Amino acid sequence: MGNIPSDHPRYTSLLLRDRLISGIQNGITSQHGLIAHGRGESFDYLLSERSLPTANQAARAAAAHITLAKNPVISVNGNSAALVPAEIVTLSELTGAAVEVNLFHRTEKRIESIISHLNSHGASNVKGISATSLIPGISHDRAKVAPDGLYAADVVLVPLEDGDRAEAFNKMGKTTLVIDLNPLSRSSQLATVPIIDNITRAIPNIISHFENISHLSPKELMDITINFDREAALEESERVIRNGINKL
Ligand code: PTJ
Repeated sequence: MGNIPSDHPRYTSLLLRDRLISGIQNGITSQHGLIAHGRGESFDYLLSERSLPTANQAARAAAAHITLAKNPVISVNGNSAALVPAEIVTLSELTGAAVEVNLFHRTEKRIESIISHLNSHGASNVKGISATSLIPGISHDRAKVAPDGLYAADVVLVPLEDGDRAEAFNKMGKTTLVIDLNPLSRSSQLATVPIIDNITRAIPNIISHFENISHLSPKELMDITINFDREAALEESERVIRNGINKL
């Protein structure tokens, strides 16, 4: 990364910005992705750039849902592909979840660039090119999904999502695992499991929970999903953002 020393106090943040800029240069990330990232950064700053205990519990519940799922799918957009490509591939390989590129600012060229970026991190069989099914009730391009991917999924992991698709997935009876730093966004508010955390911490967190719980019985996994308190997770993160981490 440029000439920023690794002991710079904002090193991690600057590194992530660099990944997104490279993402734009390589045709992966949309320019709107920078604006979305800036919004995320401001929430993360107020969360002290740390995972709250409830974000950790949410990641555990997400890992349990994925383990129990018959057909879990990880949805990937231009920001998540630029920020955490290797982690997405690891999560998919460990859990057997499929990966599908699904874009708000959809072009075939971007889909292809993202798939080859994920392939260069070890992915194979990434879906998204052949998106011949439509999610009912969505009028923009995110409605276009693979019939054997997001359309058929029972559990969907949807990072940095817009609310109307999360709502549409809910209406289709799917379990929605949303990663979003904004607890007030419609996707967070509507998610079965809102993970209010940076995707760069949330995906590694889901991976390590999966490694710890994947041996549990279906009943024990089910208990983890049932005992997760989504309202408490939303409330805690909003309280910290409004009042500061010391009022946790
Ligand atoms: O690649 P595309 O074409 O599919 O477009 C992707 C973006 C992200 C541009 C598009 O989905 C979009 O405009 O998203 P929104 O509506 O701005 O929502 C993005 C949400 O993600 C916001 O609530 C941000 O706070 C949140 N966010 C941004 N960066 C992160 C994040 N949440 C977790 N981790 C982040 N690093």
